[in-house]
Amino acid sequence: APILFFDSGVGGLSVLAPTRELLPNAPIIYAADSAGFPYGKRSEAEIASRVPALLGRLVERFHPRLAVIACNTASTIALDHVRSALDLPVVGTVPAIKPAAKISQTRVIGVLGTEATVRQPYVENLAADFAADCTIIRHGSPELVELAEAKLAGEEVSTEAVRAAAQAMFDASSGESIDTVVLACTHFPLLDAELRAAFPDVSYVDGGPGIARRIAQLTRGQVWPNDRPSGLAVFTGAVGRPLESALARYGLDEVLTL
Ligand code: DGN
Repeated sequence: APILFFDSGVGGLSVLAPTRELLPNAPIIYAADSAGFPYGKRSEAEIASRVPALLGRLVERFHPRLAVIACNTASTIALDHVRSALDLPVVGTVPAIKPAAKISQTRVIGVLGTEATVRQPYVENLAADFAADCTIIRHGSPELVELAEAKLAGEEVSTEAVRAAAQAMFDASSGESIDTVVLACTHFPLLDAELRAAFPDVSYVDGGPGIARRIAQLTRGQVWPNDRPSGLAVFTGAVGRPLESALARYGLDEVLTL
């Protein structure tokens, strides 16, 4: 049985990549709700009903062993709904505020996500539980999500565009400055090089590798039937050709529209 990854778009590839490194032979279904994209602009109610319904269809069709909601927006809003609707283990993706609090020296942490994610009480609770002595500056950036999608579709993304999309977060801290940035949207690690070029003096925290370890732990003992990687991408909307070739680089060599 495959591992099912789910995101609104290509962001979940940043969780898939480290998982592939740990479990190279695991069959993968990568599902993108491209018809519903972008989630950052949708209401909580829409996400809370759309995500479990779609995952339900995917589970019925592909019978995965495990589902990974590789999207912070969907996880911070709909994880409980998904867990109660589905009868299989579900791994969510939530902002890595805890590891960020472990390394921040200035005690000022930036949380960079979608507009929907940064306003969630879930994020507030993580901050209160794990970073109570830190100042947390939240910034929702739909522009960065679009830039990550554009990059995967083969377009040139400039450092200036990335800087313009996140500069306001750095400007918002008065006094001590942000030294640690949580990549609280799975699209953003796809812009790792551009973010480092735009803002070189901070540390970035990506939850992807930790999620990959969790997936490996939950599937320990599983003997994968394949002796070579296999991957299928499932989109709810159209997929452009340049994107198809990017998907192939992630081992998703077959693409279908749901
Ligand atoms: N990649 C998603 C996340 O981690 O929040 C959301 C992207 C989007 O749909 N705007």
